[in-house]
Amino acid sequence: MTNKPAFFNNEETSGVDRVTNLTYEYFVNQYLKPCKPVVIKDATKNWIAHEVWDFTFFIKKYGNCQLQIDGKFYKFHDFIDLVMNANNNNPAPYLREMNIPINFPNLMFYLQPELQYTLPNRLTSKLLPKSFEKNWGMRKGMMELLIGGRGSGFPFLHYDLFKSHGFVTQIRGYKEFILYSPVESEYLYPMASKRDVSSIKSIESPDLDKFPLFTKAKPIKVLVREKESIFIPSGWWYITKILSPSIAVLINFINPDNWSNFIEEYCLSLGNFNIIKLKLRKTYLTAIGLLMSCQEHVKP
Ligand SMILES: O=C(O)CCC(=O)C(=O)O
Ligand SMILES: [Fe+2]
Repeated sequence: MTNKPAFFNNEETSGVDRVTNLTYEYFVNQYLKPCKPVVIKDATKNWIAHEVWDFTFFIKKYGNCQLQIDGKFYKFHDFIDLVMNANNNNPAPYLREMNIPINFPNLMFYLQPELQYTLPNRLTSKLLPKSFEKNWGMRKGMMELLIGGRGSGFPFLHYDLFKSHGFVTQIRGYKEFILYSPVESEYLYPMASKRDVSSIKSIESPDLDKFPLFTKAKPIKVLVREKESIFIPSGWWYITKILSPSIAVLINFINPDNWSNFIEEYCLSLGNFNIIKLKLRKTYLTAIGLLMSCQEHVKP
């Protein structure tokens, strides 16, 4: 019998459980395998980041570093000023898709111990050939730093690359997630050239002449607060809205449960690849998946 976590009754979660004391086994059976989102209040309670990361910390440590966001350059210090003073009418740029191990390796110290629910993570496996990395670049072994102010958020309705699962932890600030289940995909108009991104530019004012089926899609709105983590399962569509100055971390992971999704998405992303080479890649990935299963130990 699996220990039940403590559940919080909360109108902000609109049907998404908000829990503490979630065992690994309960997470796997109730959320990971059925691909059901969940908010966990204490998933990263031992991360030092919760104690020491604030905007002053980043200014002190990285104030003079240069950042590039959406093609523009900022000093970290100036960027934080924009974030602190942002509002709905004057949104700041959103620092996102910033690989922590590669760009800010010293920050890893504050993000220990590793989030157990994300293990085993095949994105960090040595069995993945280096040559594949160029196709998913920064997503390899992915931990992403996200810093933004009120009025901005993740701008595109999307699911995470190659249908990886994701965990976003709010270190500072509140954020709203608007999620759509993968079964709604037919109402969300995936782009032909990039099927992990919707063609609908704004879900608040969609062009219904172009996207009439969108009216059928059912959004799930979830508020994620400081210290909380949300699990976004493989293939779930979402955007985010930052409600107060925000520092967050996203961990992407691929494990035995979404390995076949990964193979399919990865191979589709190769486009008009030579058919024999494509078959070889599929066979290769299926085979290393089996090898990885032999190496993986289920974490307590
Ligand atoms: O704004 C967020 O927390 C989500 C970021 C995100 O969706 C992504 O980087 O893929
Ligand atoms: Fe995402």
